[in-house]
Amino acid sequence: MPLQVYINGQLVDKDKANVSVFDHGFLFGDGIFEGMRSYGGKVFRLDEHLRRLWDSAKSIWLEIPISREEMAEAVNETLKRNNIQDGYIRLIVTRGQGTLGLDAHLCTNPQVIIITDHVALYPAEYYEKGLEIVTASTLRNNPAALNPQIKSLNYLNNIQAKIEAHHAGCVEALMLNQKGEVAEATGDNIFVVIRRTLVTPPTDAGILQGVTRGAVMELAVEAGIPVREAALTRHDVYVADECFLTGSAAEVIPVVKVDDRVIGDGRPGPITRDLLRRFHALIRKS
Ligand code: PXG
Repeated sequence: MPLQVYINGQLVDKDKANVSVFDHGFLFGDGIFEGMRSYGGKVFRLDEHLRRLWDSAKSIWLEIPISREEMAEAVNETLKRNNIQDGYIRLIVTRGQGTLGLDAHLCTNPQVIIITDHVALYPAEYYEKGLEIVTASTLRNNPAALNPQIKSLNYLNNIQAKIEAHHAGCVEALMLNQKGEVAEATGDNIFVVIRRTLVTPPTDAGILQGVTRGAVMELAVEAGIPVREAALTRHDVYVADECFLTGSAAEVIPVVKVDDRVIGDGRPGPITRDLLRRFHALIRKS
């Protein structure tokens, strides 16, 4: 059976899951999304992802046409129908079909789409040896313009930075905010370890409040590792003892080089490895 995609209450073959070229999600990136993971058939922190989706919707005056409970049910049903245990789930809500103009209130039929698939993981080597990343010259969106807390369908900001990463031979880039402070990576949050304390940029640095970020902060507290949200400069990252990224797709991934500066001793550090192990234990039991 071909992959089944949920679209507006129905599960259809993936080739039949289409939206209009007049959909403002397509024309303007007017819509929102979530990227989630399932482990053993259960979505990791589904409630948190749905809360973030509803917050994104509220912020852009987008009314999601089904309830949170119905959405949760639809996600689980889509996973079940595709028989996916350890998978990736993409939830999308577009503004719907409209005119070629910007008027969102002419769009009356938001599209709700759920795509599940097997995950395309980073190679194991990245987790064992750690990533090298570079700072992108593209700054993260100014929160006063388009807040990075909104997981909008317009990801051009991040895509540009990711292209810069690829030009530099890297798979991820570090993004700074308008003040020149460290914000996050293109699709992951960033953490550093400074003198045995875990430090990550605060929400007001202009970041997406990652679900994985939250889980890792909880794990650190449980492990007795002090955690702080604080503004970071690139210098702080260069001289940190350890660095890693977090995201639903990447989970916890060590970083060993930033802008050609070796982090710590150039190998994934002990706190990073401990948190990675704890994260794996958490997803196995959740
Ligand atoms: N920051 C940004 C900008 C993101 O897009 C994260 C952090 C991590 O958040 P979570 O909740 O996943 O811990 C994201 C994650 C992908 C992919 O396939 C990931 C994201 C968006 C698009 C694609 O890796 N978002």
